[in-house]
Amino acid sequence: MAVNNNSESYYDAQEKVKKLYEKYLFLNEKLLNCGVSIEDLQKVCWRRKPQKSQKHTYLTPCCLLIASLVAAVCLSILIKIPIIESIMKRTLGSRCLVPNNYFVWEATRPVTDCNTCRNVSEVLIFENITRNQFQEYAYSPRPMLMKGAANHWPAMHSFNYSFLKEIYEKIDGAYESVEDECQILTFKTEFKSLEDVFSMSESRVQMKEGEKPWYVGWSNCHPDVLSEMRQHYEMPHFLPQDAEHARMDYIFIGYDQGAVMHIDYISRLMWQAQIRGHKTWRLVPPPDCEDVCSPLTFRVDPGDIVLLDTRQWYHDTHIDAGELSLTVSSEYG
Ligand SMILES: O=C(O)CCC(=O)C(=O)O
Ligand SMILES: [Fe+2]
Repeated sequence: MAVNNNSESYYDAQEKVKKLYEKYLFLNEKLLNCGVSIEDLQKVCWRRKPQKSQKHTYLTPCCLLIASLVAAVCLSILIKIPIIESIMKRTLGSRCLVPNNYFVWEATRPVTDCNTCRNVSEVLIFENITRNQFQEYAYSPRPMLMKGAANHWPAMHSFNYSFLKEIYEKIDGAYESVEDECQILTFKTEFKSLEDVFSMSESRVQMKEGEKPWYVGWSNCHPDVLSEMRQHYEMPHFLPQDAEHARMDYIFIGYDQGAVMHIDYISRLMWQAQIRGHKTWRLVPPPDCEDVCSPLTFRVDPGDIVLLDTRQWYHDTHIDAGELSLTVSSEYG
């Protein structure tokens, strides 16, 4: 009997954690989606010491509450409660821990070494860079832009919405792999799966007048999908010879506001090749570095490759009006 009571209250508690967590995610997402900025969210959660010389920030009770909630959720993952597992699977992934969720990022992200962004006011731009020239910058957290470095890739001609769709339709288990082992980020869209993305009307694919903008990203980890795609691009030629090719690559595709402001929970640096469209990246240093580091923006042309430490810089992206953006990216290290 006692055991029953305990397990009942245990499951009750889990149910409450689930509900609270859902409400909290919903609220956070709603705020971001209706235009509340990361800066506004910071004001709710963080406050500065009054003295000018102090650089640290404090957690307010609000953040402590959220941190406890996060701890409860993390604990739930550890003990593998199926219901929590399934919520986490919908919201978490190997790349962005909780998409669209500023509070959780701030409560869980590792402390930044502000020297990595100190005095960085712009992206470093290189033209025709060779592997030798890149050596001194390899593995640097400094944001870099390699102009035209992907211009010779076949993907520059072959990659588009229908090409990607065909791959996923013809390979057995390709859609399931995104659900089961890879990850999809649907940002502000209503899509629930990659199959939804590839079931859009032709008019929305082309963003004809009156259609709702869409922007999504997903990882390709199915070996056949990956090997078919990799016939159209390669590891950026300037990366060190011994740099590992990650076991999955990412596609980001769509219009308008691209990715919402976030950081990534990945283990390595990121490269991203802009295959189609022009995209503007906005980088914001984490709050603990805001006294010594500044936000920066840069615009990428088709054929350019961006190198970025997406674990350190909060980042969002915006696509030039009316253009479709398509990128391939991966980690290196
Ligand atoms: O390409 C984008 O819009 C965002 C990409 C991104 O967030 C990333 O590669 O970490
Ligand atoms: Fe990211």
